[in-house]
Amino acid sequence: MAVDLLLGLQWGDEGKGKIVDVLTSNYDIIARFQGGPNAGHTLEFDGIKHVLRTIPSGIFHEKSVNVIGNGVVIDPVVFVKELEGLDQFNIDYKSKLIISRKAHLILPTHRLLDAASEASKGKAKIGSTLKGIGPTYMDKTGRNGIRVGDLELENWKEKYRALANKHEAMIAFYNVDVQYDLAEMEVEFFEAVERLKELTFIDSEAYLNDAMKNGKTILAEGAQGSLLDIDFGTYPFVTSSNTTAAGACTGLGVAPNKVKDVYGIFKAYTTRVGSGPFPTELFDKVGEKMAKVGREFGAVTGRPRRCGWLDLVALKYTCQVNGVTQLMMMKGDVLSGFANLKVCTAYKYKGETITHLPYNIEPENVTPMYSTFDCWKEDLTKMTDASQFPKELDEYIAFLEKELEIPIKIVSVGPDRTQTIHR
Ligand code: 2SA
Ligand code: MG
Repeated sequence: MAVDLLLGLQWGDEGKGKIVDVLTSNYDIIARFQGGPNAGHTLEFDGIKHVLRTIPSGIFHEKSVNVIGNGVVIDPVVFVKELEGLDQFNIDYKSKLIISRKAHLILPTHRLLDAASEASKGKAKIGSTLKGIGPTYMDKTGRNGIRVGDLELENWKEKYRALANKHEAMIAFYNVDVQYDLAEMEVEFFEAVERLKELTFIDSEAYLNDAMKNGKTILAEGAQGSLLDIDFGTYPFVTSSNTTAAGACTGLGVAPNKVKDVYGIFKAYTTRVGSGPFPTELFDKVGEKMAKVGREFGAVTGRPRRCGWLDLVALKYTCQVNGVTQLMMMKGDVLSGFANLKVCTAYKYKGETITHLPYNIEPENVTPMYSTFDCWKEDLTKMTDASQFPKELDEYIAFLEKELEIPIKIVSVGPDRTQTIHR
């Protein structure tokens, strides 16, 4: 059997959590392959709203096993809080949640380094979620990191101490105002590590490949979005992992020829949190309306998201880089009743019209060129079948399918599990 991937095609917050939740019943295993507690996957069902960070979205389904892969970075402190949040749901996570020994740990000092690095950048800051993501991946690629498997060794605390001491020296080097009490943070950290150790650690690449051999199906759940990819995103305003399809191979240990479907999720418009270029961003009442109606606030930090029109130049690029086979459009319901809709179909770049994403999309380099559409007026949130769609929505979908040359198989018309229309 194969592995299917589910990825965000924009700057994150496309609604991946909801779609994984909808698709989970089709899969035996749900696996996270990159990122960490910087993700916030919001699920809504039975009148309950829940945000997951490191734990895969399959945790709410009875049957599925949830794997945290080697490409993920885990903060034991955040992770334990997440487990405690699950207590109210009576989930037997000890049998349903397994963690790769090769996943790296976010230490308290990684969080401090994230803050110090951001403070040192001033206006040029990345707008990181301050969860320690960048510094942890730096230690991973710098070959200094501490992995989940190290916790099974007697002397891991020595390794920890050496690394934390080095981090403290680095924090001092930044020479910025970051106040902290490391001793206090460490009490919380070591307690959380003990809780983490109650879970099952595995060699997840072996586990997943054996599972496929035995006919099990796997869904790999991406976090953040393709435009935040460390290689293909809007560098340096990106996260520190590969959020694109290739990241699932390196973050889980599954070979490219085992990947079957690639589900690409996008919003009917675009949002971004944090800094960095965003060509179709709106600074007017229309953008404010998207933010308000769409409840566009970060699930982890509560930060307001920047909003703008759909950018087809960027979307074509991410479909290509990921090899998307099926598209899922989210939040079309938010646009109901807008005077009209715009879609960016090309950029004016150095006096020329281009339709590919150039190296630099800073506002001084690109001006988006738009096609304008009539917008649907009807409330979509109660619709249960694509045959009920207003003609303007059908036209919008048909236009996007023609441009992207990929079918839109799911249209979401609201946050709840049930507000999901298959085409
Ligand atoms: P980091 O913390 O080092 O990964 O931040 C680097 C950039 O990546 C962006 N980023 C995100 N963008 C959207 N959603 C994210 N997750 C949370 C959510 C966000 C929140 O799902 O709602 O609650 O604020 C996410 N995580 C990282 C980040 O804004 C930086 O631009
Ligand atoms: Mg999110």
